[in-house]
Amino acid sequence: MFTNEYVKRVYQQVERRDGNQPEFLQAVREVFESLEPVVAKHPEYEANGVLERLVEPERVVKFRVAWTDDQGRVQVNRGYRVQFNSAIGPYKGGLRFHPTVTESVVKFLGFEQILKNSLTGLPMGGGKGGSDFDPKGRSDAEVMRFCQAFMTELQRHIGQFTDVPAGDINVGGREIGYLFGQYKRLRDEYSGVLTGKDMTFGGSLARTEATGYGLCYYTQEALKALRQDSLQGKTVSISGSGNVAIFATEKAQQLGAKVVTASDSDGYVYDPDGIDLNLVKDIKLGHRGRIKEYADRVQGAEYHEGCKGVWTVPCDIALPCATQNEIDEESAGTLVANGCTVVCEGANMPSTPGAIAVYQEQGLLYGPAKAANAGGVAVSGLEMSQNSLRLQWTFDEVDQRLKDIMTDIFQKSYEASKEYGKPGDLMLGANVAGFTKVADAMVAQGVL
Ligand code: NDP
Ligand code: 2IT
Repeated sequence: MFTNEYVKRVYQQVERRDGNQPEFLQAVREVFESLEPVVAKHPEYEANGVLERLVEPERVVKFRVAWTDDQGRVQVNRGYRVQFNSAIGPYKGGLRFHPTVTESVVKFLGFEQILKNSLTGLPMGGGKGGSDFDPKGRSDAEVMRFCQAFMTELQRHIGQFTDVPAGDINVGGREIGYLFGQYKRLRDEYSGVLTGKDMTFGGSLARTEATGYGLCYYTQEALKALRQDSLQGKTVSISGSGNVAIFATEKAQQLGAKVVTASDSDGYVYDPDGIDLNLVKDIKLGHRGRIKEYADRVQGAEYHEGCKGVWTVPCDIALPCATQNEIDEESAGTLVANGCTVVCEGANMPSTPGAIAVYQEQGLLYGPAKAANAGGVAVSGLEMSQNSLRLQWTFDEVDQRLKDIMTDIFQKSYEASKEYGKPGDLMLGANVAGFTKVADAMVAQGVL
């Protein structure tokens, strides 16, 4: 699987130590496959133990979160924060609240975040956290008590200059508000310790839209450079119906595409006339409903149980925006058979290794997550800048910076893919370009 001895040795060590963390191993393996020619060209990385250090988080915090539900029963969840790498800035990355959250999931997300944050060009290290808490069906009061209990422990590990969390799956504006309030109360400090804040207490305009918009800006740039094409007139399949999916749909529609799907963990809807986004917003943002409701309210729209079926809908472009490993080899084959030639990832690691192999064999334009979805954390970085300046920029100013950053990420990745002899391999390019900055900073700072 690996031909470079150094890469092989480090990977085998990760397998021995973390063999019980499948998602983490999957993320490391994909990155290491891209890095073989880089470490061969730069012996200083091996001499300085860069890969061994890159795969070992600087710190992993795992803690009990005890809270009381509305019936007065005591509930216990697990909390995590993985502070993975601080070579180029304070740890930065989201918090995920979902029953599937394990140390392996948080570590894969944190590992990806190191290279993603590097690609943005902003000074942010990599981290990630979360809990196996499931907010579905919980009242606002329960979510608040959970967030307060979670922050009561987390606060001792984070800070505006050390570690700045944000949202991810099931952590949006409501949760960030409760988390921020508790941090402020416990530390008696008003600082930009979280991003994704509401505009009334230091948030940035366009942060809510940033990941989905950024995904479309990146896709548009890649289409322009590699195919002299655009999103105009394309049929697009999008999975999920959360923060990333909603604003990817909005921007894709603004750029002239027809988005025909939306999904959640129960099933998907297909609307041949194009998704009515105001209705999705009403269902999901208005009352936290299920996507099934869409088909009940729209004539001609179909609902199907099971979220995987979303990839059977014919499309030109697929934008997975739900969760990891949502496109497997079979789904990738179906997408291609139905005419799809572009996959750009809004979610983190949504494609299995088998799916990626299909994209490569079939010559798809493949925009990997750490590049394509970096717009969210990029605007988080801009939120940190505005907090430090005690200023708020306009929507258009932030949006323009986001566009520039996504264009730059594409260009950097494309340049790196050419430098290493695989022009247009944007996965190789993103891994190499993201890694090089972090590796050089690690070498310069000595053995830590
Ligand atoms: P949300 O919680 O807002 O939405 C998540 C969506 O994905 C929901 O529709 C949810 O359905 C669906 N989903 C979640 N888990 C599963 C699952 N196991 N199987 C099927 N569907 C699932 O989260 P976001 O939109 O913020 O995040 C979506 C993806 O984008 C994640 O991979 C996240 O890591 C990534 N991302 C997010 C960024 C951000 O800024 N928010 C930035 C970069 C990446 P249901 O309601 O049924 O659970
Ligand atoms: O995966 C991601 O990049 C995020 N969930 C956003 C992280 C952030 O700090 O804004």
